[in-house]
Amino acid sequence: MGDKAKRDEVRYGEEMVERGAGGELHQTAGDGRKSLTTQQGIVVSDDQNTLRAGERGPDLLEDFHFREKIFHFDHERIPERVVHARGFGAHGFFETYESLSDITRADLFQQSGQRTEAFVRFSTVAGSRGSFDLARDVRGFAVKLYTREGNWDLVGNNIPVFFIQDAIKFPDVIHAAKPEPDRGFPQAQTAHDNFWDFASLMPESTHMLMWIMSDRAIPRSFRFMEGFGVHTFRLVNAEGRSTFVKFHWKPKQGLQSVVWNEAVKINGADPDFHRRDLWDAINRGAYPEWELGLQLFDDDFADRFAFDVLDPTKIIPEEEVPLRRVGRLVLDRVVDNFFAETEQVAFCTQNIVPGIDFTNDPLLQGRNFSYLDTQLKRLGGPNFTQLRVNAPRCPVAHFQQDGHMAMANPTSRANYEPNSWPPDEGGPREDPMRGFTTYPSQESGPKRRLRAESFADHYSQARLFYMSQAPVERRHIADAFVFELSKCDRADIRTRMVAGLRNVDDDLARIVADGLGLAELPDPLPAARETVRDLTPSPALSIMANGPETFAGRKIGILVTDGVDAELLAGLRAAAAKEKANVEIVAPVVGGVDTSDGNHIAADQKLEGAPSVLYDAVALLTTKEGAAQLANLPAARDFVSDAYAHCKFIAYVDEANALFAATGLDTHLDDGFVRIGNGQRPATDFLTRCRQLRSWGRQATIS
Ligand code: HDD
Repeated sequence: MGDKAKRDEVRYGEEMVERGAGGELHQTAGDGRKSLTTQQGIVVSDDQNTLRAGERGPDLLEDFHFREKIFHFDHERIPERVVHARGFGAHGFFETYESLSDITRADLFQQSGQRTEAFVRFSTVAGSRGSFDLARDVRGFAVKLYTREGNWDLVGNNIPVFFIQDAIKFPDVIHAAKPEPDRGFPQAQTAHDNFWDFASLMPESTHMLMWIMSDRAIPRSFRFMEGFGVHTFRLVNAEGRSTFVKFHWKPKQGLQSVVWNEAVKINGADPDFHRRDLWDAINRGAYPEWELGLQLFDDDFADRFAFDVLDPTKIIPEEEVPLRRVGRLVLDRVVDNFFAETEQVAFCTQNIVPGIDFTNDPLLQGRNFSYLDTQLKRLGGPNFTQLRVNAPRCPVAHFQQDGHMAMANPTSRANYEPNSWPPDEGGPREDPMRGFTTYPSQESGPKRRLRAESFADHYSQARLFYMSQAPVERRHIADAFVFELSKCDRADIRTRMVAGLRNVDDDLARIVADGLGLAELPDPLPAARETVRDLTPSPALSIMANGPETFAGRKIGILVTDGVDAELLAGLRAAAAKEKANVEIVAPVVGGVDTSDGNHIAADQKLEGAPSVLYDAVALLTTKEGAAQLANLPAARDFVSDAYAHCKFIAYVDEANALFAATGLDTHLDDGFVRIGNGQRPATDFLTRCRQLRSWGRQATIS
């Protein structure tokens, strides 16, 4: 035993020290509770009072405990991400279905069943760290895969295209979307002049505008949205053969979004709606899963495809290049500490592994500079790669050293290369056989600032997206344009945007113009290329055409009052459990209600704190007296009328009629209302109806 160990033994006398569950030592008074210490390990005797001279005298500078505590508190905040500031992360793994060794040498794709640790951070883009979850916005979908050959970051979004074609415009699009600089608002929304001024002057953003005005931008949950790598990448096999690839994440839970009026209300009722949903699902053991789909294609396809595969404002329809599903991503662990993991995780598009490579997509090339650079500012130094959430799980060996907070400096004698020290002191050497090699694509041409001709068609795929939507989805897109443009003070900006939409679809432009009260339809904006109007629609682009046909993972809010039919309630709970759906009991008081069988049940939520926007479907289980009581409560009337307006399925008992009458709904009981109890339909029927998620047939009646 060396001297150091002996000193430890002396210092940690048995009476002062215990070993915690994780094997760590902590100081204790012997009562099983850790003693509070300073960062230097000094046990603190009094954490209530600063050190002062005399009973009512001044504080003393020598109070090292006070000074350390306040000093550290003063430095708790780090700069938030310049975009994607609000996010939520979770741990999990990726599992490969079958070997892809014929197309890539990437280690994680070599064997079926192979598992790779993963960390995923979902985010909104425009809002600051404290903004609300259900902004109309793109969602970030950033995946870090800790492969055995280093970290691969697939830093994607829930939308497969982007606003701009060249990274040099990124600061402009973000400045335009963020709060206006003179007034510092609006927060977390694009519904203002600066954004639409920029967007209407940038025809290349039109395709992306269609996506963000669609329901894709207001997802019901992170669990119910797709993810996309956006750019075309390369996969490279052991022989050096390259295949182009686009990456897709397909949620096994199915796709689902909310409606805009609902989103606005959710933001008030629960600004943490998305992060709470993911936290709850994982803690419940309902681990969300996505399948990784690859669109694989070669140079021939790239040459004959109607658009440039390097243009990040274009998709390749799945019907043209079908997805090959090659593995699954499972999120099965929430973070231990939000700051340490979700805030300090640092993604970088440049983090790729042998077997994966970049293409010349100009947006990707620009991103490759930005991410490393931004982490220096945000995390304060070059050693953020040593933080647990960022550190590769494979061994790391290099000669990079020092800098702020260095924790893993090289331990050998040599810190340079070449050197002539023997292997144990000389440190690592490059490895041409296993190391990363760049795909040797041929590049040449004059240096110029220009946009390729092949990027010039800005409208055809915007139209393709619109034409691929279900009628209800088209209506939502038009309504979103009207809502957002109505928030612009300048009429010329509204008109210019409508002029741009004429290049997408005249009907859409007309509906938006009417919604804005434009006297006449403006001429179409001049277009660099005429819109191709007859592209074959792609059903894969519609959320509604790809319904999950299950209500699993969704939530029912059951509004109850005293005297609720205990048997019916038990039946509804059982039916929900069978469907793997969740229920929450909502009552006028959180203490709960007395049930018909003389028992008492606690409520999960007090009615005022649990509006129906927090649920996917609702049930009204009440009595005549209860319904009369509810009819007098504004929150109860909103509960029902919002559920109706948001096209939700509503289970009810006959006795609820007084509440319907108070909201004027008694004459509107369409087939989205399911009568249960009293010899009516069983609760299981209600759950079966809920599999359609929303009663969209109602939409035409309410808009
Ligand atoms: Fe970006 C963060 C996704 C274009 C510069 N980006 C960031 C995050 C995601 C994306 C998901 C959050 C990562 C996290 O959770 O920590 N960004 C995209 C996608 C793009 C894109 C899918 C287009 C296809 N981004 C883009 C461009 C640039 C940046 C063109 C700059 C030239 N992005 C950044 C950044 C951020 C970032 C400034 C802010 C925080 C961070 O990197 O770590 O570097």
